[in-house]
Amino acid sequence: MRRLLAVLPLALLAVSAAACAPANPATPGSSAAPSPAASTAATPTAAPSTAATASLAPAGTGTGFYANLSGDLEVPPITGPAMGSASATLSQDKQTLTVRVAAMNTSGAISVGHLHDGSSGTNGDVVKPLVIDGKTGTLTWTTKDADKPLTPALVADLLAGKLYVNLHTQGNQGGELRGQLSTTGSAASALMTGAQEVPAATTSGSGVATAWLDKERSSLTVQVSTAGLTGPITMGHIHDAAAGSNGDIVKPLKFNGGTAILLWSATDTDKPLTPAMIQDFLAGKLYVNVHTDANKGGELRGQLLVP
Ligand SMILES: [Cu+2]
Repeated sequence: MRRLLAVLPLALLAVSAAACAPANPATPGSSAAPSPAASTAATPTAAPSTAATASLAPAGTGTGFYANLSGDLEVPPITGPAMGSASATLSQDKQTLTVRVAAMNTSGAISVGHLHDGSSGTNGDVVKPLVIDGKTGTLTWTTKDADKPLTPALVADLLAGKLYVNLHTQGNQGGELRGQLSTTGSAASALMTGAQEVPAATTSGSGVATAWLDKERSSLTVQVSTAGLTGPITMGHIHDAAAGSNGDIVKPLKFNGGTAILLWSATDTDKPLTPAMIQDFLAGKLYVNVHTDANKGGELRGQLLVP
């Protein structure tokens, strides 16, 4: 919060309106710094104004979902280096589902992305397309949707783990990355880019991060995958600051090659997960970054945004 005030000149980030509200999904383009997607500029968790219960709910209220996307989960499986992350929030009144997706190392551009209705290991019908922008996707899906409304039956399938994210490419038209949405407390996903570093880093590397907070809000699991960096990862961290500014390290990440998995708990003896950190996570103020010798200040950064 205090740091946010220091970056007000970076108006292009347009985070001011979201300072204490649900984070706008950042959709970093292939070259641009993160900017809110125009199509999702409306506060994601705000229910349709026609809903009697519509209100600006605090970030993270509702039910969270996450998925790590992989070719292995396609039916039949796809072999390749692509990885992805998905996170979603179902509003408390079950009127709105907001989704964020990020992908790396795909064989080509993401042609289309969908939510499908099918259990793990089976293929199911498309129930809703995602809005794809480069390597990211977003969706704000409501019960009032004129085309394909979010129905109670679909909400029931979502809660039962029967909806999955599928990203398609020209090379894998049946889908290159898939992940089954699993229920959790709150979840965030991030595309990691050099452009999000402050100042921006020049790199052809990329990464994705998924983070999910359990329903009891006692632990945050963070999974990070990176590739194509200028050299080995020397350090990786979770930092505390909004997009556009640098913040303190709040937890180190231990990398094994390009990947890291962290289980961050309230009972950690070193840097425990505190209520303040949870609030910052829900407000989109935690980010993951990795450092290399060539980019000591950080080569890739990804803002963890709860949709
Ligand atoms: Cu760092």
